[in-house]
Amino acid sequence: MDIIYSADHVLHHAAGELYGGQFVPPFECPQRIAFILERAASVGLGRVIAPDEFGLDPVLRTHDSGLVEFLSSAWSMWKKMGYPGEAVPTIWPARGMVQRRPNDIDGLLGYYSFAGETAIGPKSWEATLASTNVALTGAARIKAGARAAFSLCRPPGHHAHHDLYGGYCFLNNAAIAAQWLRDEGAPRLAILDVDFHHGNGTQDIFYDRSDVLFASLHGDPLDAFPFFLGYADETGRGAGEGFNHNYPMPRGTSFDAWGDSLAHALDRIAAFSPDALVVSLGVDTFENDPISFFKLKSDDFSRYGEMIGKLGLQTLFVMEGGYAVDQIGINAVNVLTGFENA
Ligand code: OKP
Ligand code: ZN
Repeated sequence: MDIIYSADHVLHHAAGELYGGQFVPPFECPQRIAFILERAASVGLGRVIAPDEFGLDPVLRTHDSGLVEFLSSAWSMWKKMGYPGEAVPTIWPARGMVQRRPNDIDGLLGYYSFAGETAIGPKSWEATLASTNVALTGAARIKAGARAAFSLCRPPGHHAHHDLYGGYCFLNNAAIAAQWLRDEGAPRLAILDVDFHHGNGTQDIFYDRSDVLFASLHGDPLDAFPFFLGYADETGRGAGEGFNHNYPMPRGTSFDAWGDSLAHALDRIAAFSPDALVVSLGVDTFENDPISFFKLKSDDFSRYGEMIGKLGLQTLFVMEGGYAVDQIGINAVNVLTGFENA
C-alpha cells in the first residue's frame, strides 16, 4: 500500500514534556516517523507519496473555528508575552468555574486544552496542518478506490476533541479524514482505534452520530491517560446511541484478551457494514512501550493486521502513538503487512 508522508512533521519538535514533575524530552518525537519510514522501505511496503494541500475547509468540518484560530495564533501570542520557553497551559476551567473564553494567552491555552504535557513551539501549527493533509491525502486514495493507504501522520490526532487539544494531538487526523469521506459521498464510516490510549477526541467528535461508528481498545481509564473518558458505559448519545464502543482493558493485558476484544469490535464493524474503515494505528500496546501497560509482542501486530484485513473493507491507516522508538517501525509495519497478507 502507498505511504503518505510529509517531512514537515519535524517542524514540531518540542524541547520538553511535563512528565513526573520535570520537563523531559518528549516521548512523541520526530525519530518515531524516521524509524517507521525506514522499516516500510526495507520490507517494500509501497511508494512514498507527498501530501496534497486541502486547506482549512475540511478541518473546519470537524473542529471548532475558535480552536483552529487559537492553534494558528498561539505561538505568536505566546512570544508577545516575552516568555522564554514553549507554550504550555497551567490553568483549566475545572469544576465550578465558568466555560468562558478569556483574551490572555495563558487563559486561552487552558480553555482550548484538556491536558498539559503538549508544548506548542514556533512551527507546531505548520507541522499539524501537514499531518492533517497526510491523512486527507490517504482518504483521497480510498475515495479513488485503493484497497488501503497508510497516512504516516505526526503529530498524532486521536485525542483532539471538536474544541480541545492535548495528549500530543492538535487536530484529529482520523476524524477529519472520516468526515471528508462522508462529505465526498460515503454514507457510513467506521473508525477503529487500536492505540493504547482511548481515542477520546474521536469519541467526542462522533458521539451523537449514527453515520460514523467508533470502536476503541485501550488501557482502562481508571488507570490510564486520558482518565476522564473511555469507559465501557459510554455508548453514544441521542441518534448516536449504540454507535460508540469502548473496550477498556487492565494492566498487563496480552494478545489473548486484546485479540478477543478486537474480534468483538470487528464483528460490530462488520455488522455496521461501513463504506470504508479508518484505523487509528497506535502501536503503544507493545510490551516495551515506556508509557503504556499492555503486553503485545511484535508478532501480535502481524496477527491483528491480518484480522483487520479479513474484514475486506477499504482501509485507511492513520498513524497515532507508539513510544518504544527502536521497535516502532517493526510493529507498525507488521500491522500493515499482516493486513496485506490477509
Ligand atoms: C498519546 B497517544 C502517562 C502520561 C501520559 C500523555 C500520553 C499521550 C498519548 N504517565 N501522557 O495516544 O499515544
Ligand atoms: Zn497512545
